[in-house]
Amino acid sequence: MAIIHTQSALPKPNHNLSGNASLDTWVSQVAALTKPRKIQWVNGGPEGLAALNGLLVRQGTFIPLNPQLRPNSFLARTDPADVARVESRTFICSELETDAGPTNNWQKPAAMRSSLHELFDGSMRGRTMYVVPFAMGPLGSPITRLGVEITDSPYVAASMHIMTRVSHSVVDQIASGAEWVPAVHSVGAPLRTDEADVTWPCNPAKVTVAHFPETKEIWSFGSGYGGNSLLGKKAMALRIGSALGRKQGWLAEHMLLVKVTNPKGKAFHIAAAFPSACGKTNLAMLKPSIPGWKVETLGDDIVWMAPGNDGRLWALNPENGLFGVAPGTNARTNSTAMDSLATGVIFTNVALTDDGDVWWEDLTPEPPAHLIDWRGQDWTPATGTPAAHPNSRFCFPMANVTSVAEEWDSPTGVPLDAILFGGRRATNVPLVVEARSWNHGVFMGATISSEQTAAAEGTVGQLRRDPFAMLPFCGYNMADYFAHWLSFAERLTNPPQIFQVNWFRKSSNGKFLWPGFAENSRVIEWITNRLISVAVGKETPIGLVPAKGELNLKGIDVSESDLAELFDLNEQAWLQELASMGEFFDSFDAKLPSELRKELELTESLFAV
Ligand code: OXD
Ligand code: MN
Repeated sequence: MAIIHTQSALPKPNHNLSGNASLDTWVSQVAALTKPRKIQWVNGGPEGLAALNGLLVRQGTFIPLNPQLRPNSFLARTDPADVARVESRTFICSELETDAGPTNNWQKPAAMRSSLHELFDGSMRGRTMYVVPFAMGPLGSPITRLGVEITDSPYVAASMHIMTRVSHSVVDQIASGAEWVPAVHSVGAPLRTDEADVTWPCNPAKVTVAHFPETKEIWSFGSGYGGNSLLGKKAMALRIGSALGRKQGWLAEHMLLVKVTNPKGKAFHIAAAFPSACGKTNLAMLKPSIPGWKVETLGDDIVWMAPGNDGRLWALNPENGLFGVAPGTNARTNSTAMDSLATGVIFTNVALTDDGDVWWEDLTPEPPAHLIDWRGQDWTPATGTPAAHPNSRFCFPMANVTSVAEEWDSPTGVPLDAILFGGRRATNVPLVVEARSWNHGVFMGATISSEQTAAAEGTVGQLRRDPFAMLPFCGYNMADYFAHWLSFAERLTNPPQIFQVNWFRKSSNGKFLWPGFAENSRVIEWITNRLISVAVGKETPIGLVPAKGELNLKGIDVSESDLAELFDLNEQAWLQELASMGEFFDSFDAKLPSELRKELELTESLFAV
């Protein structure tokens, strides 16, 4: 292998080369900078994954779970300082600050390149550098995009086998000239030859997750966890993906995707954007409580969408696996997830039971009498701290999902009938509202707000605007992103209908007004009934809500007064809500598309009627 010594700047990949040589040159350049002990290409497949799992067990990062209870499954415990996405250290490095926009951390590419050069210089010493060629989307689909992740973490290499399609044929396609995204990851913990390794090497003080949308590169340093390090997911499929989508006329979205079939056998495809840890995985695996309905899973976190020749919006989940939040998942909230977790799962930061299985908060009504908690300490119910970290995760392939739709792997994707936007809102936002128009729907997406969860660092419970649930994931100026969404009114002759939902509204005495989970199928029923004009709805200043009797409440205990509170629109509170939306819009200055301000003013004027 040729070693090319880099000078002060980071190696720049050359996307125009068509031979394997371009890839080899890039790999050699990264190796020359990071100075690993060894380079290993991984080719995917069950054997590739098994070899990495075996290594992770030998080095103590993976604890094999009891094969009788949870075959071929493992538990990893991170460093307690490396447990979530680090938004404050995530950067969009476009040449102009205005191209990153006010919602992103921006750094000039040259400045970031020079900090990265310092961070990555020798950062893989003593470690193996894995080269992971991967596809986001089914191989051979026109929507699919390719990437190659270099990482010094075998945990990341193993997880990439689950979350993406790792395959040598990616290398062949790159050799034939296909576009690809280079992604470099290091845990940032070089090892001296005489130094014993830790089970979760990382460098939390120096975490840096940098994206270069103009050259389509990703560099991530210091964290081995989730979206910080599995670079096909948030970094490529959303941040770089959204920037590519803007240029190429498609959309990269933080959404789940399902196929819903009504009792008459009519199928609908629905995508839904909710902020992190707000129930996307639960909705993606919904088991309807109402008779005759079926929901099948196409994806739980990311959807790529492009206009088809038929004027419809076609949608595809580019991921190959799920990286879901464990706490709160149980037989009542998501029995499909529980069934899908039977085998071949990587768990991170959950608790270990005495019989070698896993546990997390709310998995069972009563906790076990004894556990080993996510920090590796003895735990009993008296301990007083969570046994599983609130952002502990399970990672398993889509193929495990017992409710998977057969189209999940289809290279064409599926035509979208509806898009839902939602958040976690105790007040103001009704259970379901339909947008008046495409632009009104974009306004709904642009003004999503939600109470912060444990998926990222920050104060849990604090309300934040999270437009399109993309606040941490949009790779360019959010105002340009709004404009890109608005442009689909012209690009689609038969667009999906847009709705807003909120499962989390509370009564004045603090209790949830809606039972949620399987009962959300009742809201899906109304939405699909609107799509076929079986339901007519009722106009309000913020959109169309179910008319009296249209929401199916048979067999559940939601009183008339709860129902009234679920849809209550307090004018004073809404005028304040709209004022706060206006302030949020102000942060985009002149770049804010005027259509959104018009929707805001229209809503205000409808309250005044
Ligand atoms: C995720 C997230 O991991 O949104 O999906 O944080
Ligand atoms: Mn997510």
